[in-house]
Order: sequence, then structure tokens, then C-alpha cells
Amino acid sequence: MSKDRRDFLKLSALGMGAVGGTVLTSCLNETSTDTCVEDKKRAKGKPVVLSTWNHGIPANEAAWNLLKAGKGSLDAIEAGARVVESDPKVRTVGKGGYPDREGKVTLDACIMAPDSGCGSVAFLQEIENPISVARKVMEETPHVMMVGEGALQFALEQGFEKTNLLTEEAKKDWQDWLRTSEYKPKINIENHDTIGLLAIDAEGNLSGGCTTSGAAWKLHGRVGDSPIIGAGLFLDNEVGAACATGLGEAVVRVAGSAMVVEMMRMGMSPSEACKQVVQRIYDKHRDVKDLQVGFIALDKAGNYGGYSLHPGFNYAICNDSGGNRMEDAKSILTKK
Ligand code: SD4
Repeated sequence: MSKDRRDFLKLSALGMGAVGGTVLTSCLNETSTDTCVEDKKRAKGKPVVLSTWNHGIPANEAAWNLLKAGKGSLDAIEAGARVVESDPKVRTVGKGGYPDREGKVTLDACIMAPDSGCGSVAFLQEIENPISVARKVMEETPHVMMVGEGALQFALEQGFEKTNLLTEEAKKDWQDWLRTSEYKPKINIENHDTIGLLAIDAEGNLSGGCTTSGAAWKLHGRVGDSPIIGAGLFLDNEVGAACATGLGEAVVRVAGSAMVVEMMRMGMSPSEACKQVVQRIYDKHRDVKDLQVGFIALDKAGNYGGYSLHPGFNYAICNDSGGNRMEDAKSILTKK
């Protein structure tokens, strides 16, 4: 890395520290201030981690181990996401993820911290753990989002190594797909889609992450909702956190995760807030036969929930009261 670039990154990161380090303590009005203080008390000392789909179980386990050891929610989120990114059997995240129609695996990820600091990478190739690159973007640069070649260059400068993300199994499926080359996103792909994770630590602080290889067989260069702060992931440490899975184009149209958090701010429970946003997506799309979206949300008090458009979406929840287990989300549509 050139000296100029190194100095720029260092100085800018210092500048960000000053802004990002500000602890958000205010609530909207006097009444909600009381509520926030109350909720903080209840959440303190009671970590929770919540993740999308079945691969949420191993992700939660890694995150939980750190939370129980007293680590912050941001470290827990990164650790949980990395487990799934590095699992070559998962076809929708990281190494082993399905490629685009040109046979290239391109990854999208973002992370968000309790102080509303955030980092994101999109259209990143040949790097196994984009969640960690996203964290570096947040911590080492003045930026929020880096894409493509620039993001890869940054990752290499930060010490990440190039790796082949296209496994033989994923390549074979891609070659089978090439025979028809029909682009039709499948809903609930093999029941293990994008991983979105939300956590609250023993201090009552929220963090979140989202990481994916995106829609299988997408156009080369396509980016979904997952790395977009406000769409695939959003949190406000005074209120709660939310993340999305499913067809990213539909989630982006309604600023999905930000909307879920705002609905919680207005007083809705996590699952009611998720339901409202799924309903909004439903109302805006004429044909929802092949459209799946799902949200999970966690509020400041440690309450959680999820909702999807079609049945089939589930999430992994881990807390002191019930251990690490799967729960089915409710859906707006029912099985025919
Ligand atoms: C995307 N939301 O790229 C991601 C992928 C996903 O179910 O979650 N698919 O649109």
C-alpha cells in the first residue's frame, strides 16, 4: 500500500473514531427516554443471539461462546458469520456459494456496531470472509461501503488472502443450470439462505451482520440488499435491530430493515414490526408466487421475532432461557 493511502486511511479512521465513538443516549421524547432506560436495565447481563435459517445454529454457537465470555456483540456477530462463510457446504454464503451466471462467486456483506458505525462490501470476489472485510471498512476507513476491485484491493492490503470460492459441487450445479440458463430465483433455497445475525451482549449493546453470495445465477455485477445498510441490516442501539433474507430487490424497495427498526421505535413488538414490513412488500408486488422475503428482529429488551411472506422461513435463537434452537417464523401467506 502506498504511504499516502496508508496515511489517508489512518487519519480518516481516527476522524471516524471521534464521530463513531459518540455513545447514543438520547431517545425521541421524554416518555421514550423512560422506556429506553427501563429496557436497557432488563437487557443488561442477558445476551441473546438470533440468526436466519438452519445455519444460524452453528453461527449462534460461535457468537454465544464469545457473549458468554463477556465479549461485545460486534465480536460475536463477526465470529458467527465467519463460521457460515467458511462452510463450503452452504450454497448461499461465502465459500461454496453459488456463482453468478458467468461462474463467478461474488459476495456481499455488512456489519453494524452499537454506536451506529457500519461497514460493507459488495461484489467482492476471492475473499472467504467478507464480514471481516466489512468490519475493516468500518474501522479502518472513513467510508461505509466498498465494492468490486477496490474492495478486493483493500482486503488484500489489510492482510486477507485470495482463495478460490467456487467449489466443485457449486460449479457442477452451475454447469447444470447453464443448460437452460433460466433465471428464476427459487424461494427458500434448500432452506439455508443468506445469514443475518443480530446480537445483544451482557452490556445491553446491539450489533448485527449480514453476509451472502446473493441470488444464484444472478447477472454479473448484481448486488442485493444484504450489504446495504437499511435494507439487509439496520440497528439503533436505543431501539433494536433487524435483518432480511430473501429476494433482495424486494427488500431494497421498502428500505426493509430500517423500516422494521422504525416500527419497533413506534412501539411494535419485533414480530409485529417484521410482519408490517413483509405486508408492505406484499402490497407492492403483483406476483408473489416466487417471491420470498423474511425478516428477523431483536429489540433492546431482548425480545425477538421474525416474519416471512411464504411459509418455510425459520431462524435460530439462543438465549439463557431456552438454549440454541430453531423456531419457525409466521408468514402472511399460507400453504395451499
Ligand atoms: C440477495 N437477500 O442477494 C440476498 C440473498 C438471499 O434469499 O437472502 N436470498 O438478494
